[in-house]
Amino acid sequence: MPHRFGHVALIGPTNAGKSTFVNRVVGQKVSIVSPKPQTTRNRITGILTTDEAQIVFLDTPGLHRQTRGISPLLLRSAWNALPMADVVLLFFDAKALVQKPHLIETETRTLVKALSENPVPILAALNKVDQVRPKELLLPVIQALAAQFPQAEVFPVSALTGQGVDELVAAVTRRLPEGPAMYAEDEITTAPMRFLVAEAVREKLFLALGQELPYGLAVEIESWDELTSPGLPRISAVIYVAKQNHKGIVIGKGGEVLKKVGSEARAEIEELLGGRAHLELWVKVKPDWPGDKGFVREMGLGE
Ligand SMILES: Nc1nc2c(ncn2[C@@H]2O[C@H](COP(=O)(O)OP(=O)(O)OP(=O)(O)O)[C@@H](O)[C@H]2O)c(=O)[nH]1
Ligand SMILES: [Mg+2]
Repeated sequence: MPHRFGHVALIGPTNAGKSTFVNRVVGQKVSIVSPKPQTTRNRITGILTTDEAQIVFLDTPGLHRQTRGISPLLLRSAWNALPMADVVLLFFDAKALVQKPHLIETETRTLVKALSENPVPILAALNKVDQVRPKELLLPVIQALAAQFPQAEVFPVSALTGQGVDELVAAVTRRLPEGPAMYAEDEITTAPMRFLVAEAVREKLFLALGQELPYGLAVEIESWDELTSPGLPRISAVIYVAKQNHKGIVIGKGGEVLKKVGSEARAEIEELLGGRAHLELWVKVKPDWPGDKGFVREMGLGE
């Protein structure tokens, strides 16, 4: 059996479970997950190394219909993954499509067009099947997806429980080009630790803030001091908000939201670093930063 290597772009509507899938496949959290739309903002790699192949999954921001703020940047980042891909893996939310079958057409329209000019193999994952009962309800959705993408095989999966994931990974592997591994066996992502730490803070913010989640949240690691107390890195992160009144939302009554976010993020950061860490969070207003090209570039958005 020849060794295979390639990039697999995960593309699909926001909230379909793309990041959950990548984390499950690589066996560790490389990409943040939340029930809110537009959680992923950058293209993030998750690298799976097996005996037969090395697969670089490209997690991307979900497709959506919003047009304001950072939304166009997220879409650009998703579409930019396509030319890098040896295989395209489309991702859909089974529960959403069973409940609202008309979404199949609206959510696939731009994809059908973009992929019609793309010669690479396409697979489709119908995710969250654990939430669909009885299973027969999946059949019309699978048929409708197959009609939209005649070139793609459809795989019912659950990124949450792992159901069907091995079969899908095997199918992806078979479609990859031959080639040697490009990364070390134990490398699970190309994302730098600073980015993963900033993302851990952003995830906890997304989880802590209910319906009032401000769209313009961004997190930047301002300083990372390893010298002052050896063995206890002192990390200082800034949470940017785009509007003055969002600052209070992020801090919460008596600072309770920020405190919760800080302690949850620190626990995750300590897991990432494999040791203790000190985390300090600051909230700053950067008025309407999504319009600030320099800042947007600094955050790696839209690439
Ligand atoms: N029940 C169930 N929930 C899932 C499954 N996969 C993902 N989820 C949940 O769906 C929500 C969205 O998951 P994400 O992985 O963040 O989705 P995404 O496609 O990366 O979303 P964006 O980054 O916004 O494009 C989270 O609450 C996940 O826990 C699944 O197989 N079953
Ligand atoms: Mg995501």
